[in-house]
Amino acid sequence: MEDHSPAKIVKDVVAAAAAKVTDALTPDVPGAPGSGTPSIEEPTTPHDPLPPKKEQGTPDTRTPTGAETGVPPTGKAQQGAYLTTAQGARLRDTDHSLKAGPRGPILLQDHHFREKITHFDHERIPERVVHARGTGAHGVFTGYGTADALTRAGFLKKDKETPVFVRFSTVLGSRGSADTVRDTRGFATKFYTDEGTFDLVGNNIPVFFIQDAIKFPDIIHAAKPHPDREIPQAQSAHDTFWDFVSLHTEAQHHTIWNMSDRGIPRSYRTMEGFGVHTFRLVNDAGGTVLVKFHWKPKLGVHSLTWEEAQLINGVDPDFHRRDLYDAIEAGAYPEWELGLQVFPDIPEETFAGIDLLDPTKIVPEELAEVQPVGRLVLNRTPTNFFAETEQVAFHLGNLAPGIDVTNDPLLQGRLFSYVDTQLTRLAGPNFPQIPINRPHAPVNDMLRDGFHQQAVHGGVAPYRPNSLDGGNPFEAGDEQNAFLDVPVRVAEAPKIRANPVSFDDHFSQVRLFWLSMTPVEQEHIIAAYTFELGKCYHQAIKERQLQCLADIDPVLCEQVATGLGLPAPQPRTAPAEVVPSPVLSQLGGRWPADGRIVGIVAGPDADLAGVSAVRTAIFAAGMVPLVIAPHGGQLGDLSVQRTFDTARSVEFDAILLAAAPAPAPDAIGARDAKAGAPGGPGDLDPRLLRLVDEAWRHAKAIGAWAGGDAVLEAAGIAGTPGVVSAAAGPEAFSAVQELLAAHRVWQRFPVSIP
Ligand code: HDE
Repeated sequence: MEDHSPAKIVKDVVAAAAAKVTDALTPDVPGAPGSGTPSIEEPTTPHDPLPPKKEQGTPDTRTPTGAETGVPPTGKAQQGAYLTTAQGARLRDTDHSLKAGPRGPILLQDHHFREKITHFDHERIPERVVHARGTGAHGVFTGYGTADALTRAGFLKKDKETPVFVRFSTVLGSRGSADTVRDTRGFATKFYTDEGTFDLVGNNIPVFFIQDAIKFPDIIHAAKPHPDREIPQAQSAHDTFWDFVSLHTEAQHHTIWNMSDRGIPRSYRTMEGFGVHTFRLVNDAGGTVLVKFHWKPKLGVHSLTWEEAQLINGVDPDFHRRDLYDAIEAGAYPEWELGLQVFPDIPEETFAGIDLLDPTKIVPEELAEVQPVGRLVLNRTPTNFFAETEQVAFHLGNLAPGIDVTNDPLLQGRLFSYVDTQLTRLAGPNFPQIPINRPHAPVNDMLRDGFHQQAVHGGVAPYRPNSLDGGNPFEAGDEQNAFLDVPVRVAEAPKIRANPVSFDDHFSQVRLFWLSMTPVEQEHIIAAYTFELGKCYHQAIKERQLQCLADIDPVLCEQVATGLGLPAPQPRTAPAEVVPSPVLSQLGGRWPADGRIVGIVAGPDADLAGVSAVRTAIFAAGMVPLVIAPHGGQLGDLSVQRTFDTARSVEFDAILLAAAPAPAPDAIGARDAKAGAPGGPGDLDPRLLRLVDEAWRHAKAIGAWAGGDAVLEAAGIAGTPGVVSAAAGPEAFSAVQELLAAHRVWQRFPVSIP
């Protein structure tokens, strides 16, 4: 009997489509794995390993002591055509263990089996205790020379190029957790300077939860999953987090940044970075200034909406990682300017009344502008994630001559923590010799031996003073550009466990942040607090945080209290008089849309020539087009990248509709209760309607031409703000491109804050 089951119908349609597929299916968008095109049959002619993909980079080939080796990067990867043991002996068979006969037990003699399994058993290393989930890329930093008067640091000199490796991360989640959770993001940069490695280990939020490093285990224990059930993963919407921050109120400033859109970035490429602490720069003449480091993204600061972030966590948990790597592969190189806020180095270590040693405070840019000193471009993805992104070890104490630390008590504690943590994570003291951590400056350090020592040190006298090695190594002075610990005067004082009095103000800058937001951003903050506190079980914790909100701003407090169904408390003290800092808002500007993703909905009857022209225009604009169709395979000469089944609105920054295709072959009631519902709007595929509906809800630009207009009508969004109906594809794209410059169609969020 003929099979008419839904599964069979779908299979037939897909098989028919696949039969038409030619070589044109070779992916023409970023993200395809491997540098070759795989054959259908397993290849059997021996040949050397394939080269890396064109956008992949590796750590420079330096010796463990920093010398250039001249070995090409591929020289470090696997060699030769044949499978070998770790010792290089060629192997005949890796599919069968050596047994006493086909039905017998495995022999202890099987050295290949034991080597393979033993190594596998030890493939995992401890994940980072914080910032476990991360994504790294290689790039280059170019100095502008504008900081010459402030610092002797050579990498900031005009046109000086320095290789860098950057690792972005979330803080709370485990290594396999989702990217778009509400959290702070790490932004750690390793500059391989000629004068020693400089690490700028910053975040995308300019303040921190705590003022003293001794509180770090407390905030992290509170924010990590509960110790009994180990839930929730990678988020702050739970009782222990709010318990801590509502009691330890110095955390309130960082917390409001997390509740703002900064906590859910659209992309690593659209994040600012901050050194957080104040640093001290020293110039050739020994003069000093205090500075704060800022990274300013070329694409502007943009975020997801909360609903998008939640959907992405399920649909594409690697969203930020994929975005970074796809952008680099597509040639839309992520770019930031490094800037400095510069303050006179006065004994009080304050600026405009703000204590520069307090890491819970910013200095508004309106009071001290950010002066650009160089440019960072990320242009290579890692070749091997573990070797590079996992093994990279940052350390605040990796300072180049010309940059020194201050007495910020948070910074001081970090100087201890970063080396300490690597001793366990990277199994011993020789982690600076791992390829990604090798300096590009000559190393002569008298540190010897230890697990995994990779240098072959010469000489007999790793001590000073010595005469047996001719006195080598010698101490350097100013002439040789030795690192200078700036001889800052320390005031005579008793030894105590206490903070400066100025650290006691926990609320004025939280209010400053709140008042600096536009109404749309304020709505998002209200929604975030309401959601997070709504997830707490204990009334006392909600009430305590509401009290903190009352101390920040009565409107904020009332709105959240309403959502929680609780009374709004009165402030403990009158809210501070503060001057807002409009620079903190993300809205109102226009930015390049490089590397944005545009989905184009098409079908067999679409204007395929128009779709083709639009694809070319999107590529030419530095963006990535993805064709969405009822089924995979080909539409004429066009290859399809997403189907109604695999596409979800959150992948795209904008949607173009070239047609109103008939429902896909798998739009059947057995798979989607809404499929084929009689009288459904326009008789469209329910997933197509959901795609358009979500894109609209998330305030994304939508354009249509030809048959696409029917989808706008069916979705009930024709003629609404940011929805364009054009005569032809390229016009629809230009209109959408124009809208993308503002990131979202903000008019779709009418504001109701009283
Ligand atoms: Fe970290 N932090 N941190 N941190 N931090 C680590 O180091 C620590 C702090 C930051 O991509 C750990 O190698 C203490 C502020 C980033 O590999 C650990 C304190 C800022 C990364 C550690 C802080 C940061 C880390 C975990 C309180 C922004 C990821 C694994 C004084 C300015 C780096 C590791 C990467 C990682 C300790 C506070 C940024 C345990 C004790 C403030 C971006 O050493």
